[in-house]
Order: sequence, then structure tokens, then C-alpha cells
Amino acid sequence: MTSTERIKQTKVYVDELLTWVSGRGKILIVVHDNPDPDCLASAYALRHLFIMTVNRQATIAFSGMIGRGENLTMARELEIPITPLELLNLHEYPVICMLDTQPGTGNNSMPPGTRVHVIVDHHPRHPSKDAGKWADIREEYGVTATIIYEYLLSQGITINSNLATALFYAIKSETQDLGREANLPDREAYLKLFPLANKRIIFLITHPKLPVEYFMMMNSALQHTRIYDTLLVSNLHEISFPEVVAEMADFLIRLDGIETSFCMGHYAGSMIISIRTTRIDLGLGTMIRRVVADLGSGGGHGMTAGGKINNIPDDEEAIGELQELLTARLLAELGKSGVTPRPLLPSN
Ligand SMILES: [Mn+2]
Repeated sequence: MTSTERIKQTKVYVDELLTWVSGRGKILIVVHDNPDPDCLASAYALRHLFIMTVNRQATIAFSGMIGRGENLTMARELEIPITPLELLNLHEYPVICMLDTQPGTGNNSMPPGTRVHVIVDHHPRHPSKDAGKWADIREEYGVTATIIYEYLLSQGITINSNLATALFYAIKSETQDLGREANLPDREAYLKLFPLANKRIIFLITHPKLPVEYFMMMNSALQHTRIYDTLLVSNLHEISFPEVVAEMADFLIRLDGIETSFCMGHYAGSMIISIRTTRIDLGLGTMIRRVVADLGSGGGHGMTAGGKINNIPDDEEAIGELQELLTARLLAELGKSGVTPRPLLPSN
């Protein structure tokens, strides 16, 4: 399908969606926990769409926290208005949208059973839920923000500098400048948004000042990294913000000879897990679900995936056992059960 045909199809869908929305009351846009640039930009853009077409404000709600320096700088510099979900009364919103996640996936804090009306996502369709009429799930897209960008295009809406910067940075970071799981629509959006994006703000976002705790965490991560053949396993222990687990998985997969990186850390009673791979044949999204299985939730794409285990024991030894169990399951998945690990750094 050419991009013109794609936008034409999207226009028909978005026209109908906007008609449906305009007949209703207040709009809530919920993103996934510990929001990343993709869901922040998507929410910002969807909110803009509602303002420009049906002249209605929408509230953007999140749970968890934003701890990663890049994401904090993005939200602050681009003035993305976000409200903690816990502070809102969901009954006040006849229209609830969910972006970059789906009901029941475990990475959003919508109370189970709450009706979600509009879903836009690029993760695999959640099998056990009826997503409803307004579920636009496009697994072939590298970024949810690309889908919402096409919504704006389809309605002929002007994209201001802050919005262009947010959308561009979402595609840039999620696909690592189109190098990871980007498709034709993502490439087209990235190239169209590049001239509109504010490069000074992109620089501020990509070079945030970092607290000393960040370097302490990185030091500890390196000390606790083991290598099993082409798999790298890093235990970050207690972390000061949840997104650091994914950040370290991205950082550590760069080691020579490593195909897959697996990072774990615990935060506020939950174990956060992140996997990266350069092997597209692994099917990481389903593999992580088998690893977490009965313990928690997980999901993702071909080359990146994440998971979470709630209510972990408040005891270092039990947490260590849980991490050993997860590592053993992953080793079994990769056919590396007998491999003896070696440390990344020589012990001193
Ligand atoms: Mn995403």
C-alpha cells in the first residue's frame, strides 16, 4: 500500500472515530506505566487531534513514574501535560483512550474491568480481550506515535514545533534512529518530521544531566553482570527508577559477541525485567511470557521485550532466588542451560 492509500484509509477511520467522540463528554488518554517517549508523544498528539478537530481538551494520565533523564527532559521541555491516574475519577470520563498498551497486558494501571473505548497500539493484540470497535492495533508499525502522526496527517492538521519534536524523538528513540524494528511508515514519518523538530531541544533531551546515583547504579550493574556464551545477564538489584532496567539492557547489548541482554532490578516491591536481542528469530515477545509465566506479566516485540513481577518478597535472599529462577528459565529457552557463566569484569 502506498502512503497516500494508507492515509486515505486512516482518514475514513479517524473521521468516524471523531464523530463518535464528539457526541460524548470528557476525554481521558491513558498511557502505560513509567511512560516512555513513544506513549508520551502519542498522547500529546492525540490530545492535539481532539483539540483541533472536535475542539475538546483531553487529560493525559499515567502511573508509575518518569525517572529516566531523557524522558523527564522531554516532558518538561515540550510541556507535555500529564496527570497521575490515581488522582482522577474515572467515572467522569465517558471517553477513555489507551495508547501504546492494551487492557490486561500488565503494563498499565487501569483497574481491571474498566471499559476502554479507544485503543491505539503497535504491540501484538491481547488475545483474551475483546478490544472493541475503536481498537487500531498495527503490529507492523515500529512506533505507536507513527500511527497517531498519520491520524494528524489524515485530518490535514498543522504540526507545531513542540509536537513535531515529540513525535520525531519518539520514533528516533523507539527505533534507535530507524535501525531497530522500523517500517516504511516510521521511516516516512521520521523524515517528514525531521525538518520540523527543534534540534536544540532534541540535544537537551538526548544529553540530560544525570544524578550521581545513576553512575552508582551503572557501576553496580557492571559489577553484577555475567556472561553465558552470547547471553549477558545483569542484576541491578534495588534501582532508583524503573526505566533504568531497559536503559541498561540497551547499553549492555553493545558488548562484543553478545546477542541477547537480560536485565533485572527491583523497585517498590516489583521486579522489572528487560530483554534485548539482535536475533529476530527468537520471538522475544512470546519468549518473555514463557520466562515470566506464572510469576508475572510480560510482552514486547521481536527485538525488545519487558516484564514485571508484582509483590515480590521483601528479602534479598528470596529476591536473589527469584532472579536465579528467571535466569535459569531464559537459559533453558536459549538452549544454554549447562553453560558456566563468567563475569563481565575481572574481579578485584
Ligand atoms: Mn511503543
